[in-house]
Amino acid sequence: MKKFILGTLLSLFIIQADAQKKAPCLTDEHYAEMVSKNPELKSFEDLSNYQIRNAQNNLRKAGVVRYIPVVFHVIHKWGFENISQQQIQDAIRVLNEDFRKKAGTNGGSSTDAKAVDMEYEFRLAQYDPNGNPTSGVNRLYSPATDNARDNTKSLSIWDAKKYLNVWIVNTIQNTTGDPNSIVLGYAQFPFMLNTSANTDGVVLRSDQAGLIEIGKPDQAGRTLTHEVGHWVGLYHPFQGGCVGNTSASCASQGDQVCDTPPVESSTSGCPSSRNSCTNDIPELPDLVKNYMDYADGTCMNMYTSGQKARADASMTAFRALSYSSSNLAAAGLNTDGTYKTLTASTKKAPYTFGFNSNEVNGSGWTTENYTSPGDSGWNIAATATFSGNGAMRARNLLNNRLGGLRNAFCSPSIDISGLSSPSLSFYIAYAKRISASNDRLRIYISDNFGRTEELVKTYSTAEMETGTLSTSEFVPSGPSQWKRLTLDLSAYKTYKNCRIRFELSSLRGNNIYVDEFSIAEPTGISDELKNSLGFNFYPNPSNDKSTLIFRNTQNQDIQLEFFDIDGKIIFSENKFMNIGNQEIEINTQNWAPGIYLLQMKTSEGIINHRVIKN
Ligand SMILES: [Ca+2]
Ligand SMILES: [Ca+2]
Ligand SMILES: [Ca+2]
Ligand SMILES: [Zn+2]
Repeated sequence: MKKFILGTLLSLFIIQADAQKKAPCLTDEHYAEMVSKNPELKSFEDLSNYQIRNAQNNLRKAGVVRYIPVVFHVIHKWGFENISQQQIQDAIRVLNEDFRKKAGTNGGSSTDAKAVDMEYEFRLAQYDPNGNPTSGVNRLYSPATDNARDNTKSLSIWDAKKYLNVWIVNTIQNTTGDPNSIVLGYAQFPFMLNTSANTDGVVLRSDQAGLIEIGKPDQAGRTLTHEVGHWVGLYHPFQGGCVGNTSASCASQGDQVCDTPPVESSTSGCPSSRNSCTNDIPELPDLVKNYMDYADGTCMNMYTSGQKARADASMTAFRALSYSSSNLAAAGLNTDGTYKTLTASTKKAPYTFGFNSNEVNGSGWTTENYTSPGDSGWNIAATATFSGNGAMRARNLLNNRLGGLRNAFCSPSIDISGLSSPSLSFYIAYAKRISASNDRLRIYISDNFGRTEELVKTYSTAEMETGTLSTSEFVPSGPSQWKRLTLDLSAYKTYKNCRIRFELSSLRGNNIYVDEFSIAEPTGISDELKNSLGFNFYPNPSNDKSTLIFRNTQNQDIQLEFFDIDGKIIFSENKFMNIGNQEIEINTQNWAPGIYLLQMKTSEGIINHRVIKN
C-alpha cells in the first residue's frame, strides 16, 4: 500500500517512526478479506457506489445534525485496556469535535475552504436494545482482546442497524504483511450492513480512545475520527492511487469524491506540503490533513464538502434507521441530541444496604472490577462484617504492585430527591501494608446509570485506616476496627437516579472492607438524637412484634415511618404524643423477612434506625 520511498539519506529515526504506524488502519485489508469470502460483495459495492453517486443531490439542509447512538464494548483481560468511562467520554469528545469542526480544535482552526462541519454527532446510548438502562459501555472479559479481529465482535454486538458498535481492544491482528506495523483500528463500510451486519462497526485499540489515561497523544484521538469516517461511507483519498484525476472520473474512481485530489499512497507524519499525483486536472496538492489519510492525528484537521455529500448519501441509503427519531428515542435520546429525562428510580431514599445474603437478590448492586478478577477486586464476603453476614471486600494485599489498579462496586440507582439533605454513610475497615501504602478510595456519583459521573470525595489512607499496619492480610478483629464515614450529598439532592460508585485505586496497601451503606437524612444528628431521647427498638431482629421506646421532650406530633429495602413506605403513622417516656408497639408479623429503615420525626430532628425482620 505504501509506495513512496524515503530518501536514502533520511535518518533512521524517521524510518523507524514511519515503521511504527505504517498501517494505522486495517479497513481496506478487512474489506479485501470480506470480498475473498464473498466475491459478490464487490459488485454490490459498485452498485452501491452508483446509487450513492446519484443520491448526492438530495442533501440535508445545513444545520440539520444527525445524531447516532453508540455503544462501546470494552473487551478486556483485566489489563489497562479495560479503559474507564471517562476515557471513553474523552474519545467521544474528540470524535464530535472533529465531525462538528468545533471552534478551538484542529478542525475548527482549519482555513481550508473545502473544510466542513459534517453535522454528525455521536452519543453514548442510555438504553440497550432491550430497553435496559446502560452507561453506553459494555465490559466483557475475553483473551480475544489480543490480536482482535471479527471474532472479537461476535462476543458482544448490539443491533448494528440501530447503534454504532465500537469495540475497544488491547491489540489488533496485523494482516498487512508488514510485521513492523501496528494496526490502530478498522471499520466496515455502510453498504455492507445488509450483508454483514454482524461485523459492522469499528474496532479500536484502547490506547487510541481519547487523550486521557492510557490514550496516546500521538494520534490525538483521531484514529476513531478516521474509522468512523469509513463507517459513514468514506474511502481513503489514496484509494486506487492517482485515479479519479479528472472531472469526468473523480466521482466514480479513487475515493469517489471530487474535491479530494488523488493521492498516490498514504501520507505519514505531517508534511507541510505534498503532491504525490501530478496528473490531476486542475493540478492540486494532496490534502495531507484530511481525516481519511494517514497523517499524524495531531496534523489532521478536515473533512471536505464532497466527503460530507458522499457520507450523507451512504448514510441515507444504508443507515437511515440509526439516526431516526424512533431509534434515538429507544436509545434514550431526543431528536436534538439531548438525553431524555429519566423516570425516577423505584428505589427511594432513605435507603440502606448491608451486603448480607438475604439482601443481595435483586438489590441491583454490581461490582465493576476493572483490573483485578476474583478476590483481589471487590466482592461480597462473609470474612469480616460490621453487621450481618456480609460486607464488600477487596483483598487488596494481593494487588501488591505499583499503582494504577482500579476496582469498583456500584449501588443501584436510588431516587434521593425526597430527602431534604441527603447524606451518604458507610462503615469502612482498612489497614496499610507498609508505611508507604497509598491506596485511594474514590466516591463517584451519577444520575444517569453511570454514563457521566462526578467525583464526590477521595479518601486518603489516613481517612480510611482502622487497623494497624500489617504485611499479612488485614481482617478487622471487631467493631473497633471499623469506622463510619459520612458524605454530604446535598449538592445532588435533585438526583432521581443516584448511583454511587466506590472505586479503589490500589497502591501497595492491605485489605479493605465496606459495610452498612445508607443514604438518608444526616445520621450524625440522628445518632446524637437517639442518645438524648433514649431511643430504642427491641427486639431487633424482630419476630412478630417489637417495641419502640423514647422520651418525648414536649407534647407534639410524632411521625413514624418504616421503609423497605427499595425505599417504599410499608408503615406510616402520625400521632400526637404527650411529654414523657413513650412506648409504641409495632406489629411486624406480616412483614417479609429483610432489612427495613425506621424513620422517626420529632421537632428535635429525624432518627434513622435499621431494623431487621426475621
Ligand atoms: Ca478524490
Ligand atoms: Ca496533485
Ligand atoms: Ca453487613
Ligand atoms: Zn482507514
